[in-house]
Amino acid sequence: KVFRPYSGAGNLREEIVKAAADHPNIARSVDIGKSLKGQPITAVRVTKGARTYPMRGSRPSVVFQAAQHAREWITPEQVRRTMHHFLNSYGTDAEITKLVNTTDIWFIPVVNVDGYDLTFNPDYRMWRKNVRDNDGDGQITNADGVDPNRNFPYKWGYDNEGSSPQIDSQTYRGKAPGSEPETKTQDAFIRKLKPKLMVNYHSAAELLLYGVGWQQQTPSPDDKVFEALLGDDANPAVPGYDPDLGAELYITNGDTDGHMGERHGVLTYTPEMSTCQTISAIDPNDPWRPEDCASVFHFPDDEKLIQQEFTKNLPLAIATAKSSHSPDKPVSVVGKTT
Ligand code: 0X9
Ligand code: ZN
Repeated sequence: KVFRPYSGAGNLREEIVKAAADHPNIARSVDIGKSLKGQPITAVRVTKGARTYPMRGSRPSVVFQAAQHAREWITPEQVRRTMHHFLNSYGTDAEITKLVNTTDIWFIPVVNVDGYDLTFNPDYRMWRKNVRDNDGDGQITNADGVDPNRNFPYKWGYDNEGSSPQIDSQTYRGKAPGSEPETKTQDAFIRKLKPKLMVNYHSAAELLLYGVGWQQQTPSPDDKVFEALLGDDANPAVPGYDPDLGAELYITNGDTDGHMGERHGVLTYTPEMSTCQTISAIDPNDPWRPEDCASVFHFPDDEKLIQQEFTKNLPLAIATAKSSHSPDKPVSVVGKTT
């Protein structure tokens, strides 16, 4: 089955709500909150008896979310397709069936709903942040938007390298910790669900980032768990991606991974999915050429390439769901142990 890629938050929501309705025994769609402009932020829960199973029952839970950053278009594709894979494989694939019977799995394809929709206006294709009108002039310009991945309370505004107090910065942290509805929604949802693991899909750099973003001097015991789950440069859990401490790449604060880890005890990592340029170079017969890419975020509008990217990332997603049953001893797709 082919899903129309890059079709906007409304269409995507309609699709996932329908998919949940079509699988009433194992799925349920839930609006977990509202964006700044009042649009629903929608999740699909996949677990046996999804409509009646209690929130925070005995099954471990896991969350897959995407499009915190508006322009990172490949990321909702990953989450929607992973959701469909779980729904459609139930009853035929033994591994997926077992996971759905024993795990509370949540999919949120678009966190930054307003920003994502804005990027469908060609003038705003490179928009990253939410649509907060920082200067109150009634228009969305470079002075606007808060970075949803710098607005979380944990270590919010710790320094001016890991986030910015300037409204026109791409990493503007907002007026106050957790000031944005999108951040509040995520925080309240995770506080309530308390998942064991969470995947925060971003793009684009072919990385698997983990750990707190604000410092890298003091290693955390969780780093070992991530190393086992995500692998290393020689054997990464997603082919061609490099696992790394996020803070080693660059410092961040008020970011999701640090907040969810430290405030809610959720092992959270950030895949930086493939760039337009590298994916185009993979297949010499493909019409896309690296020079056709307007930016790393313009993942080709090519079903074959999107599906290939999804397939490449799926084994780690499945291993992550499995690992929610034994977070200290994660299931490795590359044979690493803690
Ligand atoms: O900067 C971000 O928010 C993420 N990269 S992106 O290009 N998608 O914007 C990465 C955050 C990962 N955490 C750290 N680097 N500490
Ligand atoms: Zn991002």
